[in-house]
Amino acid sequence: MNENRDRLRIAVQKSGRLSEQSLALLRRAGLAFRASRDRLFLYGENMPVDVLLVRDDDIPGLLIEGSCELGIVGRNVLDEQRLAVPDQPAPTELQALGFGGCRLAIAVPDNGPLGSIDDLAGTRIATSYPAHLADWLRARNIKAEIVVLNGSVEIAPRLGKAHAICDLVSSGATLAANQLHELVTVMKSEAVLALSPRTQNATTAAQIERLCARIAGAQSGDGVRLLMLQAPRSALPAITRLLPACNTPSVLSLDNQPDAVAIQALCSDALDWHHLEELKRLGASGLMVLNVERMLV
Ligand code: PRT
Ligand code: ZN
Repeated sequence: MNENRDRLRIAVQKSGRLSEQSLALLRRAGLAFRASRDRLFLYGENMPVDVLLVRDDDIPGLLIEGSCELGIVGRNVLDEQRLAVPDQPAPTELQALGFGGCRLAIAVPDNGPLGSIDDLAGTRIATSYPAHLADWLRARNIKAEIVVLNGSVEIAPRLGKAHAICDLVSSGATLAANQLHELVTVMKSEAVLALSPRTQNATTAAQIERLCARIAGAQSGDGVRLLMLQAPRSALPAITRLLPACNTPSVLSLDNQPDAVAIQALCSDALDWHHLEELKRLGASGLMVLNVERMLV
């Protein structure tokens, strides 16, 4: 951590696609904030952690220079910086966060002559991700010209600036609206938790570890359910086989009921009525499905 600071800083996108969910995740991790007057900081009220609100493009740089220890940013932005300056110590991706999902893809005009990857040789491709695209082309030994644009990449083919584009896609609606379609995915992206490459002292490292464990716990609780039930001991193998995508369930003995057990199982898949009815048919009773708010593993 910076010599003059005794609080962690985490960089988050100020306003954009990742802002709301990034802050919601930090709140679920137990942080409470108060906004600074200039809206650049959110001061942590219950932990020595402050949030710096910035443009997403600035997050890798803030991590590299050590102005922030952690950041929440799209993998596409993080890796573009790493690929653009390969000799520099780069931030590490600690954890994928499960939101902001998209892919960086090469797209070509509908009904045009470009039908396969090989057809890209000798073309001009417009992108805001030149390092990713150069890396992808180099790995396949395809020689194409990269045209760097910082916005509205999707209209480049219509303007005659490029034959193809390499841009982020989520629903595909923007491509369709511009009479383009995907040829190939260059990389898959989502929001990630990233760590500064600067060496941290022991106290800071411990604080970072604690916050990361909390964030992981808040995130891993998403979509996880706790299933609780009681059943005859003899039904245990059949019931265990039926549990959807569960880790090993806990099996507890019940007082004065040697032939019965209580089962608790974390399940990542949806547990619908059909599952519960099947479990009941196998002898389960007292079935309960609870949302999991937080996990510390
Ligand atoms: O102001 P600031 O620089 O902070 O924000 P920004 O405008 O650069 O970024 P922003 O808020 O648009 O996106 C932030 C991050 O969200 C990106 O870096 C990605 O990690 C992630 N993300 C997820 C996306 C998309 N989905 C996405 N669909 N970022 C951009 N798009 C754009 C894409 O560029 C294209 O123009 O949406 C359009 C395509 O969307 P579909 O749904 O039509 O396919
Ligand atoms: Zn940006």
